[in-house]
Amino acid sequence: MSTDRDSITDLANIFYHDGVVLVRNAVDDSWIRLLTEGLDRHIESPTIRGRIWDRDDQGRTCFYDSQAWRQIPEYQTFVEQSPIASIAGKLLNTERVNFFFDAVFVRTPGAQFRTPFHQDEPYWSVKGFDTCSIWMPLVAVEKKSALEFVRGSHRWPQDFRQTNFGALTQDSRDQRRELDGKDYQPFPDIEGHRDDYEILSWDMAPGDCVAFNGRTIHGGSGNLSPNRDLKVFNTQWLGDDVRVCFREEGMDPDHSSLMREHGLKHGDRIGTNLYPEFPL
Ligand SMILES: O=C(O)CCC(=O)C(=O)O
Repeated sequence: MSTDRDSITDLANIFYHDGVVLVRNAVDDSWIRLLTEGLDRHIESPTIRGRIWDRDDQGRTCFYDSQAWRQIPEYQTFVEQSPIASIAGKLLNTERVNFFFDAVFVRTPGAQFRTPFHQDEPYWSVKGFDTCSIWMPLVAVEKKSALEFVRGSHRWPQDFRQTNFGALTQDSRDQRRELDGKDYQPFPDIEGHRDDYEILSWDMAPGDCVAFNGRTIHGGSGNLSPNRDLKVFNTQWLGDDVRVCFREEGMDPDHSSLMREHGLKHGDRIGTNLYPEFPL
């Protein structure tokens, strides 16, 4: 990535206003090779959180796992030493940036399964506006198969009824409860009214990434051509206003027990060695 002041400032402005920004050439090939080596091993021995989100009648799959960075040295090296933390911090324009967690989304060639539109932050054990998820494909991806974003949706004020991924994946770990008496707004039918929204996605090459706010509505990233697979390494970063939030609806990932063990309480600033802080 060009790191001159103006270009990162321009990208940060787009991130702030649109809730999503494409960063071309964010990392070089050596990082992509390193992550691919880690991912190939990771798929062979997933964490206890690993799950097949979808398997179609032709055996094509979408695999999801998260928080493997302490088990996969390649991931840890990437998180700690690549330019990604600095990119997240500069886009957030924050005083401090903490690493939250990593996730992988792996689709086999031709997989059609699209992730439903949703926001991320309402599922997390934290709350705040200064959040940045970085979706980084390790292989080339066509625009029609890339993750899609509803421009500006990070600023919508509604508290939406989020997709219950448990209903979709049939996995109890994906279940989300709804609170009695809480007035959720129905989640907008973006897929059914695509022309009413400004939906952004891009053709991407390995080394490019898309950074988005945890409240930005996003989905898609299936619809693969028959000869194309999709391997994505994703990292989430937290800035100044983010606080610990234990949600009665359930959380994914649910860090509440771990946070409590490390002395973090509802409302605390994120920290401890669970969520390392990076210099900007
Ligand atoms: O790549 C996907 O299918 C989903 C990605 C996603 O929802 C995310 O990165 O938060």
